[in-house]
Amino acid sequence: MDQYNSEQLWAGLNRPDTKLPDVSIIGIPYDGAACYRSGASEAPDRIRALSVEIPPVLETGEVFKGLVVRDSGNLQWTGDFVAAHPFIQDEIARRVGASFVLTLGGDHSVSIPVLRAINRQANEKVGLIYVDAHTDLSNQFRGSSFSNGCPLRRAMEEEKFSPEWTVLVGTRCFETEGLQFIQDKRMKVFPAYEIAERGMQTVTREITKCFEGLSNVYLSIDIDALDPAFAPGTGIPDGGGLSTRDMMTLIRALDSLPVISADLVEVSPPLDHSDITSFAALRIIMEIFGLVKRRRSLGKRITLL
Ligand SMILES: [Mn+2]
Repeated sequence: MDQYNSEQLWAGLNRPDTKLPDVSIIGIPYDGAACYRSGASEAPDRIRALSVEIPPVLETGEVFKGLVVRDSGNLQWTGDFVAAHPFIQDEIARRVGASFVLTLGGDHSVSIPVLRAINRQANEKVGLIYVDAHTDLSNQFRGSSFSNGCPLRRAMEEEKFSPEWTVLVGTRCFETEGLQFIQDKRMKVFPAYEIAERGMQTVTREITKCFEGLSNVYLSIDIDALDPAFAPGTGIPDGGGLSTRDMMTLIRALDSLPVISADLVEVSPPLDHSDITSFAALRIIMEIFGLVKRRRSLGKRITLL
């Protein structure tokens, strides 16, 4: 493990002792539900370690002065992860009312207890932007309801989430069951090819329109939404994906939406090359910080309602 002082983390924005951070970061180092290749359990520590290397400035020149981040480290549990879901839910639930919560996976199954916590704490409907190569809409995958092929399906069972208030972005691998679910529920999908043809700027305007009038929007980002050229270090690198630039454009254009929490999952450091994928993840995280900072500067809400 690299040596660093905790205040150097997250471009020097981490203040471990602060009571009321703008952004609360929590790692869930679990990859036992990965249906193909694992290694995502190492992502929170690797991304955290690399975060000391970057400056607190976006490419636009926006400086993060005043943005307070608190990294609580990784959640620790003993035994079976699914049995620990209630604990994970509690840990997320107690943070979402006070700060913008950013969860770092882990495989995508870690989003199941996180989204359940959001559901439990929300007073109003929650819109969901699901950026992923896959639909993750399998009811069960290889006998498990909690595989990384199931998180979106589990979320759709929660009261505050619904297919009507969900958009899939960057999708290109449609399992039969997921495709059927999308068609039955008339879900909105912005597949990767459509983003390539029409441009992310245009598509993002449409995504924003989908959520008009909602009080909460949650952003779930599977790094495999990116093309393997930009993010090779992930369990299932699927060609024909988004560029890191597309992802940055998307996040930067979400200012008008009440985005109140996000997760970033499926970065797998052992499958990575030269930390390309972890650094791409950092770019994404910095854009999320930028989104939170701009919303806060405009006096807009950054926490769950
Ligand atoms: Mn996924």
